[in-house]
Amino acid sequence: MMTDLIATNRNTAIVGMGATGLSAARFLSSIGKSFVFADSRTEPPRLHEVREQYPDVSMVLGPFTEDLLLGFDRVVVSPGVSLEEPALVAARERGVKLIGDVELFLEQAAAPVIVITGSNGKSTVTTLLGKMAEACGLSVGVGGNLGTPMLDLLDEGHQLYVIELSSFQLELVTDTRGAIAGLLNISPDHMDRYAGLQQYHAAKHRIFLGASTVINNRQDPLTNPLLSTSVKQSSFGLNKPDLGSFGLLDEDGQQWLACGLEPLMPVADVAIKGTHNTANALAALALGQAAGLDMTAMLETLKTYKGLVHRCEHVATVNQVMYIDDSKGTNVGATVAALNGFGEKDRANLILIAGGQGKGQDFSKLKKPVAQFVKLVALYGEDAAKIASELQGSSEIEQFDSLENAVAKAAASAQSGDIVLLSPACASFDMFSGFEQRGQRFQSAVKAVAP
Ligand code: UMA
Ligand code: ADP
Repeated sequence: MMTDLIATNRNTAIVGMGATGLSAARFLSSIGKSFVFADSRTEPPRLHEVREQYPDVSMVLGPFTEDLLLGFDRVVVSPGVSLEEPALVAARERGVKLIGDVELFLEQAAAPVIVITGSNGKSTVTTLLGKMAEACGLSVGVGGNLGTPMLDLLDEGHQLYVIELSSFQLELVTDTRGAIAGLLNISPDHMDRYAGLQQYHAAKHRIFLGASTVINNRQDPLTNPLLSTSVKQSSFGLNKPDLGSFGLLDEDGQQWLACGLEPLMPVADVAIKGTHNTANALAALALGQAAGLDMTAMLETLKTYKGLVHRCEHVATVNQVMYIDDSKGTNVGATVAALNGFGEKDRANLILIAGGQGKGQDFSKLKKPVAQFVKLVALYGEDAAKIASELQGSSEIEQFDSLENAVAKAAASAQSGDIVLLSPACASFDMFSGFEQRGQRFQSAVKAVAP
């Protein structure tokens, strides 16, 4: 099956045989274009499926050689493949066009597109906006980094697309072709892929290139767009909004979601809880308004949308101890938000379970909320010792050889009124297939120790 791609006359290569690569293959096949596959693993997980579906398509498996892609006109690059990969660097230098699924998708999408990025909250806001659009009676395609590859969403019947974009996907974006673009927040993530926060920031900001309307978080200066004044701009934030933007107002002794001076709905009526989710609700309203969605339908959706699993999900309350699964808390920013959301002002009421692959992050930002709200930090996984040393002195810290043992200790230590919070601040791949499996294992462990 090893084929010398340089010797072929096919002009498109797809690099990466995962969800994105396969969606690109389906798309190219549907428009009658030929392609070849390359994957740096000798046995990529979906190899069997690819061989079955594309028996006649050539593929190169195993570590890339530097000249691998030089004979192609263009290469569709999967987001998990770094652009620093020598084979991609060499191809680019030779004038080979590197593109991502975003470019292919935007070229084809016939309906308006909303694109959303940020370090945290992307999936929540994307899904919420999708529900809002449905409540307005629209046929909407919702996906992207969230799960369903965007090329698989293309449908002539759709009236709107709501697409979550990761920094990886944005690296190759040069023009969002008039999309409505939202940047929710920026805190360090994926520092194993980027040279520093500046490079990560630059990737995220590519979402604004060619956008028709841009929406940012006015309380997070890193999201400020650097754009000409001709582009329509709006913002959201947890403070008082300016005219036309979204924020919070105090009215009748309670907080209201508001647009400009107009109160829209009490925060208490929003089904997704926590200040970070209030920010997500405001972001969705700002993006939805820019797309012309009906305000009443959007507000109704906020009353019913309960959020996604594994994002601060309530698992059980046993002996007045609450168990929360925030397995999607895969970076320090998300865990800080969860600690601030569940911590009580006047006592350390939390037991935090964290750990896994730290992705080169600096864990020192956890120190303050841990010292304030956490009575015990139960660590497990590859970077447990690193996190323990960075959190030293902020709380009681123990390390465990498994998530289950960490849960058992947490359950044994918790007292009435406490909250046991899984919010790992890390990727899960050292011990699990992904955040979903980690969350499921946590939920099973909770049921075992606190039936
Ligand atoms: N591969 C190589 N060489 C490499 C790296 C990967 O050949 O150097 C191959 C792997 O062997 C594998 C394939 O590429 O066969 C996997 O491709 P991929 O890592 O780009 O992942 P996909 O399966 O295409 O899934 C991607 C997103 N994954 C990543 O960005 C890592 C999915 O987001 C997304 O849902 C999907 O496209 C559809 O758009 C996941 C994710 O973890 C959920 N995203 C990160 C995050 O949210 O933090 C960015
Ligand atoms: P993403 O798709 O960006 O990873 P999710 O909506 O899946 O975002 O949430 C990921 C994690 O971030 C969860 O732990 C969630 O509780 C937390 N989170 C959600 N929204 C925000 C926000 N606006 N600020 C900080 N953390 C958030």
